[in-house]
Amino acid sequence: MKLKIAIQKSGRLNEDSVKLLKDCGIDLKNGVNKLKTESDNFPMEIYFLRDDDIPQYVEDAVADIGIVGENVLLEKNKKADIVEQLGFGKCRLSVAVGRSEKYEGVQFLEGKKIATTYPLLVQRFLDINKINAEIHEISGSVEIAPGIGLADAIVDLVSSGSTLFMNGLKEVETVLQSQAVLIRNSQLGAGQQEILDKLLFRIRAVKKARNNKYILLNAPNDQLEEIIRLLPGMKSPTVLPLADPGWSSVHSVLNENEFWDIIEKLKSAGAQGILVVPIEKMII
Ligand code: PRT
Ligand code: ZN
Repeated sequence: MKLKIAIQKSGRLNEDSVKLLKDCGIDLKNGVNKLKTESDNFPMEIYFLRDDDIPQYVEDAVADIGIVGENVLLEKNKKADIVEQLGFGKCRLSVAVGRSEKYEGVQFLEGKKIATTYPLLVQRFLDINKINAEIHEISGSVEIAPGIGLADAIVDLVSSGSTLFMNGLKEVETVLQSQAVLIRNSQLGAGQQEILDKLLFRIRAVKKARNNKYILLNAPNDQLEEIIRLLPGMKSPTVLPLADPGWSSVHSVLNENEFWDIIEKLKSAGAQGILVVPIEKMII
């Protein structure tokens, strides 16, 4: 028995999706330039598809699971369960208008034309805000629509904001925050679910490792207590005596978010020779 996974063939999510599988120790046969491949060392078949088709394939159980942007899953409105947020492909679906427009709230959109490739999500946003507006569905280059007089506003994906900036637009509302998610057919068989559980265990270990760093430092013994207090660690930090009397080596794990803050405090507390090392897997 094999678990069938659909991932993007080429585009923004392809590389990170393949890397996630690799980091989970899943080797793909024959590279990735095919429609379909399998793994030598994990019961998995991999389908490479357009991202827009992935929700349908998972709903129809042609693929058991898939990796797709939450924005695509919600727009396609297909039946599939989100099992895990994957932390890459982060972006937001936003409303943007011309930079010189006086925008004071969603009321601005009343009676206006909005160009987008996300008609369903835009209509839902308008309904929630009780706005009547005309949606123009277009298939790409949405950001040029206001400039050529096709629309008064657009709704499109934004990450750095530079596309909007270069087209003389400003972001005024967020419709949706999105990232890549792992989705599952809602009636997965027991055998497939068992393989998925194994995969999920690995994905969670990889995600935790990506968010954490291993830290080693030297501490004068009279400052040890203070330094240990600063380190959260998984349990308590490891403390080993150094050959130099009066000094100890301290090992611990730090979360990415609090990293710089804690490093500064450690230095002020007298820590020296601080080494920070990436973690490959983290199982707790
Ligand atoms: O060929 P296929 O249909 O599979 O791919 P695609 O061309 O439809 O999608 P692709 O590869 O562009 O994007 C796949 C997914 O990546 C999207 O569905 C999102 O979930 C996610 N993602 C993350 C993004 C962005 N960031 C993003 N910035 N998708 C698109 N963009 C585009 C956006 O549409 C705009 O044109 O990038 C531009 C804005 O970027 P900034 O950095 O200038 O703001
Ligand atoms: Zn697409």
